[in-house]
Amino acid sequence: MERKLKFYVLAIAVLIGTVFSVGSVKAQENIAGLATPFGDAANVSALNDGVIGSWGAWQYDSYSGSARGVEPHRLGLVWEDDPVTINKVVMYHANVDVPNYVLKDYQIQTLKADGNPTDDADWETQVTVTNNALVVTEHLFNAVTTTGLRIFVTDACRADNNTRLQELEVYAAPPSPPGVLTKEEVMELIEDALAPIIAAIDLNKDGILSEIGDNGYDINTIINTYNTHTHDKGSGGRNTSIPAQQIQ
Ligand SMILES: [Ca+2]
Repeated sequence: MERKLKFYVLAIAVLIGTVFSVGSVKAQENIAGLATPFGDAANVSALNDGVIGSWGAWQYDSYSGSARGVEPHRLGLVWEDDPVTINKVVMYHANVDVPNYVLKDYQIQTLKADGNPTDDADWETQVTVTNNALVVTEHLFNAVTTTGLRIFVTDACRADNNTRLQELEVYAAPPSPPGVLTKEEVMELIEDALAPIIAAIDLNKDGILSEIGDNGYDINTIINTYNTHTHDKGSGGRNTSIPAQQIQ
């Protein structure tokens, strides 16, 4: 008899908890595929084509003249239409004879606001790498909003002067945690979260009223039921008890 009404009270409690909980951690998205590749090499499209591991992919500059000369070499990505906010780069270097063919010394740079990608002065360094010997490198930096990211290679590798990069992944920074909310914003969040529950209650109003019956309903029974269940979560559970006066 009391099950349906208990469900609604519990659902409301859970929803309120959801509104105020910290957002869950989402996997970051590689947005390199949205950019246009450029660089001192003929087959720059290999930079962000998603291909890792084939001969043609690792031998990035095999048919290029400029990237095989004396360093520095420049290669990267531009998001021409919309600035992106990024904080992570993953690089897949040549995968043979490690560490002879991986990029050795390089800087990860982002394009300044309104900067010209062909002007070295318009790039600022986010990460400096020296003496790399890894095939896959991951680089984190403070989130920056930009329309371009490039690798500025100062020592291509130990074997020769050729820059080889199978794939350049660039990850969008996760959204910033929310700041202080106004009363109005809190109320909007609560109203949005409760709307489906209120609609469901309204839809089932007759059934709920019939369950309450003519003698009324003991709200403390519902609260005690909820508190009993939430206290059964063990040491890892949250203390989500509802004080009786909070609902009455
Ligand atoms: Ca590739």
